[in-house]
Amino acid sequence: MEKNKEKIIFSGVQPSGELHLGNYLGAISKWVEMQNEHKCIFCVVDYHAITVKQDPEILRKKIIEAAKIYLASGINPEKSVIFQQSAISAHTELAWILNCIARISDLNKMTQFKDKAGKKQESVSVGLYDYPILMAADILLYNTDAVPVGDDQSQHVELCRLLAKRFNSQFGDTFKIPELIIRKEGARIMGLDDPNKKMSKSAGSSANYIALTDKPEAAMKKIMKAVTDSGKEIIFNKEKKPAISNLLTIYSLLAEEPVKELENKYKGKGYGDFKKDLAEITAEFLIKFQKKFNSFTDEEVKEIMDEGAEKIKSVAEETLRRVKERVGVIQ
Ligand code: ATP
Ligand code: LTN
Repeated sequence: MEKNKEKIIFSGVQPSGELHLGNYLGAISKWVEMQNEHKCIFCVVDYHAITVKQDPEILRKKIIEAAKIYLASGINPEKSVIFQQSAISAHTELAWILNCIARISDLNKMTQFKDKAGKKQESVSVGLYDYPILMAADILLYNTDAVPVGDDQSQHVELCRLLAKRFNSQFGDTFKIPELIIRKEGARIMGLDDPNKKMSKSAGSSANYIALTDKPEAAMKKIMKAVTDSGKEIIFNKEKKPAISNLLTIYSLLAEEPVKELENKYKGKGYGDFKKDLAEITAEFLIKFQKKFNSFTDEEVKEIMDEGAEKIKSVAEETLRRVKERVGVIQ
């Protein structure tokens, strides 16, 4: 991406499950960095969440909670737009049109669907299969230049680029082709109970992740219980020491200390000392984070999201109008 030039940035998180340190370090903290230089739009993607069964009352709460997490992370509604996906119907309308551009073979390549559906491919919802198309619509509606996401979403952003190019070549130049932004460190935070799988809100056990709403003491316990590797040195080596490398990444990002310095700091010390310090750093982070999280009322957050949608609705509608014209459904 060309440096020092204001770009349009779009990203989102699903309001389902418990948002965790992986979401924060891999995606949301990067958004915070970008909002000073770029025009940022951050969406609570509620229509993505309903691709799997949700309890309506819980979903309502999770939508507010996700927006509070954006705010507590440092997203400033004076600088960036925060809004709820379903508030702007152009998302689902454009998704339909893109459905007619996408091929079954495009979607059959999506590894996240294969992972999520597992052996139940025939019984999961059509929405879960189709979700990357809705994600492409989210991005393309706002003339997005770049999409900051965690590593697991890169294939979906690639699909978005492919669909935009295909549409443009079929109907004439319509969409801007967005770039993918993946941070160098932290793009794939691994599970605390299994360093070979990513930290995930849909993991079987809550020992897998540190939720941003976990009680600090509970989070400390999870760190102390986190799986470690054989040997006892604190060194970064993803192949040989996946667990310690993951903990070093988390430590480095939370404390803003380079991994190299941490390796020096813990030379000659054991896993126990290292984990105790990381547990404390994590608890300090959570205390500060949760204080900010709790400072917003539900009403305030709803208002911020409504205002956000009001601000950008016309951009989405204009893109959709252009697309409908190109496709030939309006005169
Ligand atoms: P699930 O695990 O149920 O698939 P999720 O935890 O991946 O959910 P999403 O809402 O799908 O949550 O992801 C939100 C953002 O967080 C995305 O940009 C995603 O790439 C990023 N992200 C998710 N998990 C991690 C992780 N373990 N490390 C780094 N980034 C992550
Ligand atoms: N699929 C993404 C969430 C998402 C998204 C988007 C991210 C939906 N629409 C548009 C970036 C841009 C996920 O993290 N599961």
